[in-house]
Amino acid sequence: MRTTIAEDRLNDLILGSGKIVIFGHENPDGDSIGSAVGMYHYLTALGKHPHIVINSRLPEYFNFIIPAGSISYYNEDKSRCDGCIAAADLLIFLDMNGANRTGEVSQAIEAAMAKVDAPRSVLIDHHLNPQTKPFDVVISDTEVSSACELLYHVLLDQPGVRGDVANLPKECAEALLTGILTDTNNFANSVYPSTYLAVSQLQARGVDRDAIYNEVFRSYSEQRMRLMGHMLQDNMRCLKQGVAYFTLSIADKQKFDFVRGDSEGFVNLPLSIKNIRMTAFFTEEKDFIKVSLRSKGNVDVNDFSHKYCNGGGHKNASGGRLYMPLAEVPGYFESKVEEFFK
Ligand SMILES: [Mn+2]
Repeated sequence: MRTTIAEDRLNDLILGSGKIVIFGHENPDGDSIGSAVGMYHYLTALGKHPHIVINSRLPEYFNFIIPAGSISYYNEDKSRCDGCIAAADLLIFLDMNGANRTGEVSQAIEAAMAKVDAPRSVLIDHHLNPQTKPFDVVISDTEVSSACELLYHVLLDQPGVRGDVANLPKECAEALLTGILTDTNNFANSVYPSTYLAVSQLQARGVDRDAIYNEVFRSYSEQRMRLMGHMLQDNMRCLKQGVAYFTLSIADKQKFDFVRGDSEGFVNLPLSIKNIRMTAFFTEEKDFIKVSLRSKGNVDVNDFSHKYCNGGGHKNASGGRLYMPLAEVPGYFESKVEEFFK
């Protein structure tokens, strides 16, 4: 169900704004970049000059949908990002339930929004528990596949689009379909009747689904495939509660020439084992352990992440962070699994 605060004002806010900044969440994924780039093309076609600000770079296989010069990365060019944010009269947040999900850049956003003449702001998202303050417009729907799908429905409702996908720029349609494909893991999860309607229309707009599939799911290195084999053969553990988990150390990343995006999708792999109903994937970063959680059916990994992993997300797909050495993660996780399924 879609919850909306002042959706009818979205069009007015956009038309009344000159400098628009679009934000993606920290550790951006296909849905984050797809929705940001989709919105970028929609605004550009309206004669606006939007800019996208994201905390850090994406895996290279998303480059095919990123227009040249459309994005600034906060960890590479803080002053440009700060300048954009300070000058903006509209901030648009996509695929996140609050501005704090933008990562380090959120400090500059908070500062801008605390000003007397603060920019207006819009949140469009499909995660649980969206924040309503301090946004002027909030459009939230958790029963869609992705932020890209929600954005598709929202854009179709805009006065200038008049419910006809032909009125969306083709590049916009391509970006939106990319996010739907990646957030559903190629239609394996979170697929609703509305998802197929959106996809059908986006394909009818002339988007080449097979080309996107090849760009995103068939562009990895040989070393990535070998790393996957190592994870499954040597690192995966299956617990009696129907839970499987594995860890990826910094040493393994070095050994397999790891590049950003290489572990994408790993967390889903053990779910194809018959009795596994929850999976966890722990990646060692410099200052913390990144946690990815997936589940089948009624196992609520959003709840698990809130309780034990300093995070959240969706019922069947969540993330989080742990602050402990990687060697301590198995003991910690196994004890929490015992507690959770008691
Ligand atoms: Mn998403």
